Order: sequence, then C-alpha cells, then structure tokens
Amino acid sequence: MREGLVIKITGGYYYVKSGAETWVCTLRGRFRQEKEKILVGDRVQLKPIQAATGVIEKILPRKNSLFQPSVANINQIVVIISLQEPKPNLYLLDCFLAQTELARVKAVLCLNKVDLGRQQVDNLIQTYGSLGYVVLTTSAKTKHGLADLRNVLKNNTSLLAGPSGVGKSSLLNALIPGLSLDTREISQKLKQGKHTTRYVELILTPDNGLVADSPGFSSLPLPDISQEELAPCFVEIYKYQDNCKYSNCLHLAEPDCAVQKAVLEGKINPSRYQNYLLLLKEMNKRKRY
Ligand SMILES: Nc1nc2c(ncn2[C@@H]2O[C@H](COP(=O)(O)OP(=O)(O)O)[C@@H](O)[C@H]2O)c(=O)[nH]1
Ligand SMILES: [Mg+2]
Ligand SMILES: [Zn+2]
Repeated sequence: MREGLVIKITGGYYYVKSGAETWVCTLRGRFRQEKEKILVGDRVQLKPIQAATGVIEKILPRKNSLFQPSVANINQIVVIISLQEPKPNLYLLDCFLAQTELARVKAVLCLNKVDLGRQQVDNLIQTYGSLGYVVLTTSAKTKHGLADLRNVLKNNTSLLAGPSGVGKSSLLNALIPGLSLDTREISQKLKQGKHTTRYVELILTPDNGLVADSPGFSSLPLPDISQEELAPCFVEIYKYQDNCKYSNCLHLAEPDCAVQKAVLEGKINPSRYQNYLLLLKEMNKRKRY
C-alpha cells in the first residue's frame, strides 16, 4: 500500500502524487456507493496495479474541506483582487474573507494589476492590514511583488480565490515555470458560456508548495450558516460583539450594541460593516426559497 495526495480528478480518474511519481487511479468498488466523495487535496492509500496505475483503497482523515471549489486540506487562501479592470469590489472581497474565516484557514490578500494604478492601495493596506491580514501588491505583467507571493506559497497548500479576471491564473503562470493556465480576456471567457471545465487541480510550486487555481464561478457561494454565525467571520465584529447587551445580537439596530457603537466611533470600518449587513441580507433572502 502506498500513500499519496490527490492532485487532480477528471473523467473518473484520480491522479495521486506519491513521492516523485503520479499514479493514475480508479476507486475501489465500495467507494462508489459511499456518500463521501474523494476531493482534490485528500491524502489516500492506494494499491499499485501496474506501473503508475493503482486503486484507491482508503481516504485518510481530512483536516478541512471547502465547497466550491471542492478541495480538502488547504492551509491558506490567497484572496486576489485587482486594482483596475476590474476595480476592487469590496463586497466580494469581504465575502471571500468571511469564507476563509469560516473555514478557519489563514487568509492573505493580494492586490494585483498594480501596474495599472495605485490609487486605492494605501487605503486597502490600511483597512485590511489593520485587521491582521497580510496584504501584498503584485503585477503578473511587470512581475512586481511576485517574490513576495512566491514566499507566501512556499511550503503551503494554498487556494487562489477571487473574482474572475483579476489575474489568478496569470500570477500562477508567471510564478511557475512551464505552466500555461488559460488566461483569456473576460469577454472571451463569457462568450464561451458555461461549458468551460471547472475542475480544481493542485499544482506544485518551485519551493515545495501546492496551489490550486479556482475556476471562475457565476455567482458567489454564500456560506451555509445561520445568521448568528456570520458576525464571527468578520474579525473586528467578533472582537466587539462580546460587549453587546443581547447574546444573540445581530448588530442590526438592537439597543446597546457594541458593534454599532464601534462603527459610530470609527473603530470599525463602515464599509466592512455595510458589507456584513449586505451579506446577512443575502443569506436571509436565500433562506426564503
Ligand atoms: N495589466 C495587467 N493585466 C493583467 C495582470 N494580471 C492579469 N492580467 C490580465 O487580466 C486578464 C485576466 O487574467 P486571468 O489570469 O485570466 O484572471 P483570472 O480569471 O483571475 O484567472 C488577462 O487578460 C490577463 O492578461 C496584471 O498584473 N496587470
Ligand atoms: Mg483563471
Ligand atoms: Zn451587537
């Protein structure tokens, strides 16, 4: 029996990296009936059949798993946004950050396309840096900041997340020799419709890291949690909410709410608070269907 890491799943085949080799595997019969699905990022035991092919016999315990993209055992999420084309969408950014808090994985923020302008850079570094997130500025085009990004990916298993068109695939192509992920203009991608492949793959970085590029998605997946569970996903709301009068306070308009007070006193960034409210509203809407 060999142990390995599932790096890609496609067409019913599981590509398992074990040592320096990649084994093409199928699933042992009983797995096909079982509910639990094997994800990219899972560690598995495989039984070799012949040279570089085998059968997966067992999934080893998972540390965590994310849904959409489905991937297991990630230890950090690098949220990428671009400074221009498209301009930063702070609502989407805060949604992504909330998701990383929910998954209890470290988040790093990367501001890409810095070659197109630095207008909002200081503001974003101030806002998100003061929350405790590491903030990088990069350009896949001029290679500015790529050494920092490379360092962040070093020895980690990371997921690159962020809206479509911000340069996720371009950054990976610039960092990893020989890689050529699809990086077309957004308009071209849209023309292609919904039929583009959506599988996730773990790619080796030059310094012992593994990274997954997330495929584009048409709508932001909302976290599948109760309303009360959202506030702790905003690190600064979490910090103040213990002092609210009501333990089930949603920080909307309740009396003696420490979070609303902190917003008024300028201790919580109003844009972050607004995005918390918006996300809460979206989750509410969804619940009714
Ligand atoms: N000017 C500039 N353009 C970039 C940069 N990174 C990516 N792009 C362009 O942005 C578009 C979308 O890039 P892509 O990597 O496909 O974005 P993804 O959807 O996040 O994977 C492509 O036309 C890239 O050439 C950058 O740092 N600067
Ligand atoms: Mg891409
Ligand atoms: Zn409150």
